[in-house]
Amino acid sequence: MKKVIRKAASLIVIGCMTMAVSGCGNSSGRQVVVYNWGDYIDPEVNKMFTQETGIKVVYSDYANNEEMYSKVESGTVSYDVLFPSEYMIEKMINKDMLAKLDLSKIPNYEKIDERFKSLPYDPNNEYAVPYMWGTMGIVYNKTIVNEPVDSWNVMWDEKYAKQIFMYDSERDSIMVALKKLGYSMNTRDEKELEEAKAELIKQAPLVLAYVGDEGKNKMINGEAALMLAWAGDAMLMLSENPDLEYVIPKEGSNYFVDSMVIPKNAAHMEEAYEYINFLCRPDIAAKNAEYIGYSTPISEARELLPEEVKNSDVAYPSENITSDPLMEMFNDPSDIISVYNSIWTQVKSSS
Ligand code: N2P
Repeated sequence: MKKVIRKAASLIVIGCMTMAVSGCGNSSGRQVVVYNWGDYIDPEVNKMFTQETGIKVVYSDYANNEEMYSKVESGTVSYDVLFPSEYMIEKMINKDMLAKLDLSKIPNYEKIDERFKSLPYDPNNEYAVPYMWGTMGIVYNKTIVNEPVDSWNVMWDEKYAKQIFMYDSERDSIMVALKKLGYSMNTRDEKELEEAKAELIKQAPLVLAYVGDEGKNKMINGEAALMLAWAGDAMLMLSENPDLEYVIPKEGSNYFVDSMVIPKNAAHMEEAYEYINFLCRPDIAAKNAEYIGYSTPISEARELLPEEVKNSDVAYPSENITSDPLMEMFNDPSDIISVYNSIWTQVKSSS
């Protein structure tokens, strides 16, 4: 989990992709077209997959679920493997966009811990293979914030004006405001959503920037006091800067599981199965989890991680956390998406 190593590695990926496009490095002519979140794979893993199988990986990334969905829906590229979060899987199932999986083609599926199976978005384990999981919380710099941090309220504290990074994501930002108010992140109550909007508009002048993956380096460099962050990104940041801490606010937060799925119209189904199976192999899942900082749902892989990672409360909080009623998974907000979109447009235009 080293920033410098990561940068060098991403250049290698670009090199491999150029090779892949020109057909170098694989004699089989087989390929798999993968679309994943940014900073969400060890580039070595893709190289190893090609070396072992002869299947070239055509890889690109996205910043959030919504960006992925629009790209897939537009149909400009036909993808074979995607990595949506739970609420987006639910939406894509409802829109009939996902292939029903033949789990006999993913023998390593049995390695995945039972607690990550049969979740509400895919109760019969028909569509999604869990990839990484985690929580969302606050990363803060102890040299600037020298008071205990245990509530979302700190992200609204004027003392930290222009020292706060929010995440450039509609769903996650509205979640924070709803939880701060003590509401469910899945509320359909328009009055509660209005209140959340007012909170985010109130917060906007205090926000230094609504960031994406680039926020991590900025926090590492001490450029802000507080940042809304996923635990996996927190792992990376904390390992680079000992002044940083991660906390899940007492009002509760999001617990997510990102999974691998195959779109119904995938052109390379067999290759997609091989790729997913490879990522579920415990040694590969461990290598990947160590590099990206996120939490593997495969205990056998967790066992292979360095002590400080596998025993970390940030990456592997107590199992109770996933049954804590204040920790929620997102469900599909399609029925109120226009309310969500309008809140977010108003928040962003007030910042
Ligand atoms: C990594 C994205 C992680 C996604 N940049 C969390 N759901």
